[in-house]
Amino acid sequence: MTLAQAIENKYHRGIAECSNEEIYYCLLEMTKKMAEDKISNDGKKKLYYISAEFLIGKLLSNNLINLGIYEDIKKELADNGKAIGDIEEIELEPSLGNGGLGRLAACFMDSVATLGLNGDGVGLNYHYGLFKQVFDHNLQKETPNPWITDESWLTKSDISYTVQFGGFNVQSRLYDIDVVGYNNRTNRLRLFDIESVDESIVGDTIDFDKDQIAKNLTLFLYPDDSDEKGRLLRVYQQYFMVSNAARLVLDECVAKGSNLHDLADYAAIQINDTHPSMVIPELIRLLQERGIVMDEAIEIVSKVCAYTNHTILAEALEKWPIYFLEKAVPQLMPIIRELDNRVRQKVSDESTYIIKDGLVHMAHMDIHYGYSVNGVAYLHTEILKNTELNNFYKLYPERFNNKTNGITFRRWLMACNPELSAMITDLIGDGWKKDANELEKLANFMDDDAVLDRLLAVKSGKKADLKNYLKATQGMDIDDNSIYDIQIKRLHEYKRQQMNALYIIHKYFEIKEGKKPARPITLFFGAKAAPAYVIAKDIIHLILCLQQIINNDPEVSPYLKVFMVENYNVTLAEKLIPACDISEQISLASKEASGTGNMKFMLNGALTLGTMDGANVEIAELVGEDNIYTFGESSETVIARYERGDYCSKDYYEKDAALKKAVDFIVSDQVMAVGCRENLERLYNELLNKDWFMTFPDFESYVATKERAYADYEDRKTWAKKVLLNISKAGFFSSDRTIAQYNDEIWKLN
Ligand code: NBY
Repeated sequence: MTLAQAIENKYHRGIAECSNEEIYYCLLEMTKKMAEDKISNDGKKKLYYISAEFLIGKLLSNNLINLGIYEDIKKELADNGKAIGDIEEIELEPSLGNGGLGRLAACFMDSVATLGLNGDGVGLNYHYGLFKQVFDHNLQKETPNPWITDESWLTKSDISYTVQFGGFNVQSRLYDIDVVGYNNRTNRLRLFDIESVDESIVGDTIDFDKDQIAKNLTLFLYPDDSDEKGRLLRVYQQYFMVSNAARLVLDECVAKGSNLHDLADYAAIQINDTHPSMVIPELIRLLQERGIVMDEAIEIVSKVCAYTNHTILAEALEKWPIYFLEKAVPQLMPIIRELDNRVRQKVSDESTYIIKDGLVHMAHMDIHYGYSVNGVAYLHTEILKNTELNNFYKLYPERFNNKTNGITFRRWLMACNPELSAMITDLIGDGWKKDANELEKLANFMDDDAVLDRLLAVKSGKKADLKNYLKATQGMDIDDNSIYDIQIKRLHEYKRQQMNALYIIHKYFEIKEGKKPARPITLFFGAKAAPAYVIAKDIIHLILCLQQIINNDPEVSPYLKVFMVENYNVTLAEKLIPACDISEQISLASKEASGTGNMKFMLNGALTLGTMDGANVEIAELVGEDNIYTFGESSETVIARYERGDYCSKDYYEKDAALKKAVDFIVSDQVMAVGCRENLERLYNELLNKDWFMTFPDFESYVATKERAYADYEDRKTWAKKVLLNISKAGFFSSDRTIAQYNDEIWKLN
C-alpha cells in the first residue's frame, strides 16, 4: 500500500491536506502492520536479552529504512510538499535508557533481528523514563519526561502475571514494541508494566512518594538512589523485571515443547550488567515450583544464563544489603543463601563469595552460576581477567570472553547521515549495508581528489544542518566555518568533561592575550548528570557558566564558542554526530569499558581525540597512529598509581602554571558573577584535593594533542584522507559483527 492510499483510507483526504501529526499517525499504523507480518517464533532456541534499559530512540525512520520503504515514503511526502524530517519531529523519543549500556541494548536488538536470529529484549515500560533535563540559571534541573501517547509503538498484549513481593502482590502487563530487522524478521522488545501504575502521583518534578510501590514501580528509570527508599525501589523494579522475564521464558519454551529439563536447548538469557541478576535465583525458584529439584534447577539455570560486564567502577557492581532482599523478595533469600553455601563448599577464595558483610554481590552470583562472562572491549576484558575479576578468572578461565561492542549502521549512518551513505554507495555499491567490512573498499579512493572534496562537502552540509537545527530548537548561534569539537556522553568524572572545560578556560586566556586560533573553534557538550551526583552537576554548572562568559565576550567569541545542548538524547546525537570534526573520547585510561559514541563518530567522518582506553585502543590499532589523536597516561600507569594510592593532584597544580591558572579561574570573580559560589567552590576543592579521575597529569598532553589536531585540520586534503581512512576501517564496529560473535560463541542459536 502507498502512503497516499493509507491516508485516504484513514482520513479520506490527500497527503497534502493532512497535518504532519495526521501523517505521522498514519505512518505509525502502516509500519506497525508491515512489521507485525514478519513476527515469528521459529528456531528452537531463542535469545532473551534482559536489560533495565533499551535506549531505542525514535523509531519511525529506523523502521521505514529496515522495512525498505524509506526512500519511497520520503519521495511520496516530498511530492506532496511534506518533509520527512518534519514528520519525524512529531514522534516523542522514548526515554528508556540513560547511556551507553542502554543504547548498546537497542543496537543489539536491531542486529539480532537483522541477522535473522530469534531473540527478544525484555525490560520495563517506564512511563517517565529517565528525566528531561532543563537548564535554569546555569544549573541542571530534572523534570518528568512522559513519552507514551494514546497511539504509540507500544502494543498491549494479553500476557499478565501476578508478581509477589514481601507482604503484597502486583499484577503485571506486557507491552510489546516491534524490532524490525533490516530486510529481515521482526523481533520484539517486551516491556513489562504494572496494571496499577499511577502517573498522577508525579507533579512537575521527579519527586514522588517512594513508598507506594504498587503505583510507582514503573514510573521512572533509576529513581534517585541517594536515599535508602530509592535504592529499595530499584530492588523492587529489578525483581519485577526478572520475575516477569523468567515466566515469559518458561511459558514460551514449554509452548514450544520444552520439558524444562532441556531448557538450555530452548533459551539463552543474556544478563545485561548486574541489574537483571536476580533472574538466576528466580528461575531456580520457578523451576522448583514446577517440580524440578534444587540440584538440577541450578544446573539448568547455569547452562542458560550468561553475564555481560560493562564497567570496572566498583560503585556500579551492585551489592544489595540482605535486609533489602529479605523485605522486598523474601522468597529469593533462601535460594541465594543456598547458592552462596555451595560456593563456600567448593571455593576457598573468600573474595568470591556471594554473601559477604551483610551484602549480596550480584556479579559474583552471575559469574558462579552463569556459563559466560564477557567484557565489552579488548582492553576491558583483559582488565577484568587480570585485575578486577582475576580471582574469578582463576576459577573459571573458560567462562571469560571478549565481545567488543558495536553499533547499528542503519541508525548511525543510513538514517542519520543519508548524504554520506549515498556517497559511499556511489563509490562502492550498497553491499556495505549488509556486510560492513565492505567499507574497506573506500581505501581505493584515498588519492582521488574529487572523492576527498565530496567528503568535505558532505561534512560541511551536515555542519550547516546542525547549525540550523540548534538555532531553531535551542536558539544557538553557531559559526559553521568553525571546527566542531564534540563531547557527548553521560556526565561522569571518569569521562573527564572537566578536563575539556579546563582546556576551554586555557584557550580563553590565550585568546584574551592575543593568541588567536587559525580558525574559530566550537566546543559542543551534551550530557545528563544523575540527579544525586553532585560533582557531575557542578561540572555542568561550570560548562554553562563558561558558555555564558565566552559566547558573550566580543573579544573571544569570534574565535571560541561553547554550547551545551539541553536534554541530550538519541535524537540530538543523530544530529550532532554527522556534523562532528573532532570526537572527544578522553576518559581516564582503564575506566571506560568500551565507549560506543567513539564508533559512531568514526563512522561519520570525525577524527578521535582520545586516551588509550576502551575501544579507542582498537580504533587506534585499525586506523594507525597517523589517523587518530591519542594522548595521556596508559591504563597500566593509571592502575599502578591507584594501587600505590599516592596520587596528589596539588603537586601537578603547583608544577604546571597553565593548569593552575585554568583551575583558579573556576573560583574567580568573573565566574562567580554568573554562577553559584557553593557549586564552583565545591568543584574547585574536589579537583585540587582529590581529582579521583586524574585529569591533572593528562592536562598538558591533552592541550598539546588538541592543538595538533586543530592545526592539522587546516590541511584540508590530508584531513579528508584521514577521515576517509577512518570510515573505511569502521566496519569492524558494526553491531552485526558483535552479535554474530555473541551467537557463535555464547548463545548458539541456529
Ligand atoms: O556501557 C557503559 C560503559 O560506560 C561504556 O564504556 C560502554 O561502552 C557501554 C556499553 O557497553 N555503561 C553504562 O552505560 N552504564 C550505565 O549506564 C549504568 C547505569 C546504571 C548503573 C550502572 C551503570 N547502576 O548501577 O544503576
